[in-house]
Amino acid sequence: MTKRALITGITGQDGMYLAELLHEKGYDVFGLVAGQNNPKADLLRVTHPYVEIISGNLLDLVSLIRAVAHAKPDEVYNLGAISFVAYSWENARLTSDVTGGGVLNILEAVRFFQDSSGRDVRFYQASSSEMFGKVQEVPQTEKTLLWPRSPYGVAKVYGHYMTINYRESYGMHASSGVLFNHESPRRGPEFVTRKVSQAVARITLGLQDQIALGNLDAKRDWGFAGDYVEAMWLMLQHDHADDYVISTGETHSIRELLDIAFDEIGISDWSERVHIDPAFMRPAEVDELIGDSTKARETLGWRPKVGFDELVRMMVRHDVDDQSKRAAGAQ
Ligand code: NAP
Ligand code: G4F
Repeated sequence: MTKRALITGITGQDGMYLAELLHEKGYDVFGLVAGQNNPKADLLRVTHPYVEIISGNLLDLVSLIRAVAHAKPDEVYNLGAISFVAYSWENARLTSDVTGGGVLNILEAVRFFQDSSGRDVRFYQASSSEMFGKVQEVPQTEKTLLWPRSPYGVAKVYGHYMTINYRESYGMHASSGVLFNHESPRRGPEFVTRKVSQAVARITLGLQDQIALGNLDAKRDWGFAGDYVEAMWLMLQHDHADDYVISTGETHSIRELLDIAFDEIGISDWSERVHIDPAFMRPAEVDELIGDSTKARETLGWRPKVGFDELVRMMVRHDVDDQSKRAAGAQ
């Protein structure tokens, strides 16, 4: 029997990689898209023509009930969220509703479908290392105390525990992936890795002189999104639902990110190219994240393939090519 999967957040970075992975594995893939004329839906129709788009919004329980009833999924991946941490301070209510309350809505839609159809559905929740916030342990594991430092982080904690609660209350096969930062050439330009790779590309092409950044001392455990969606799928193939940290086990500062990105275009001293703009500082910072993914490695057989240096260079090379094409197109 062909398996069926419903992905919320399909127009995002992870949604696109996951859709490709599931399609390669022979799944029928359904994607929830919000908005009445979302331009990303048009793009998705071109890049991922095999995805059946379903209109719906994580804020609208009825739309989710209809979406799940239409897709009749064996697996639901809840990737939809307001995911930009900085934005969440300015839009705390909306972030809480979508990133937190949306999890409850999709869990309820899945439960309603299971009860009314008698079919079993496996559920994945996109939890985040941002939940560790002011870290209480180094490295962070599935057992580390959560201490979120942003409205986004608080909303993710709510979704995380709601997922665990549905597993324990209703016996749902509901797993939560506590994923550390993961990036790619598809990463949104608001996130620091892509902001840097795009700026560095424009600098080497003579289209920009400098890049404005915030805290250069923060450290993240950065992996490649293509590797991380495989972990999501592996969680739902396991007999038992559980929570898993997904990380590389290495941490790097924004300064190290800049070292590699500028090195890729032949600049060794980037100090004249970067200026600090207080506008990019956060009300509360997550200073250092580093994950211990031993459980996922031992239980699921998962491991990351792309390292930090390769990831950053891949993104810069992609953006040099992309920005060159844009510049040529503008002439
Ligand atoms: P992303 O690129 O920002 O994608 C977010 C997706 O959510 C988009 O498709 C967006 O749709 C959708 N969305 C937003 N509001 C929605 C709503 N009200 N109803 C339905 N869909 C909505 O994020 P990502 O990097 O792919 O991350 C995927 C998930 O993993 C997110 O939940 C994120 O919080 C979580 N996560 C990410 C990382 C990471 O490092 N990337 C790490 C840990 C956890 P439109 O843009 O079309 O509106
Ligand atoms: O790239 P970022 O915006 O990612 P952040 O805040 O770690 O969040 C990402 O990863 C989380 C997993 O831990 C996800 F849950 C979340 O959805 C998202 O995908 O910022 C990374 C670091 C921060 O410390 C930030 O202060 O980079 C620092 N930074 C310094 N200058 C900057 C900038 N971040 C951004 N976005 N822009 C800057 O100019």
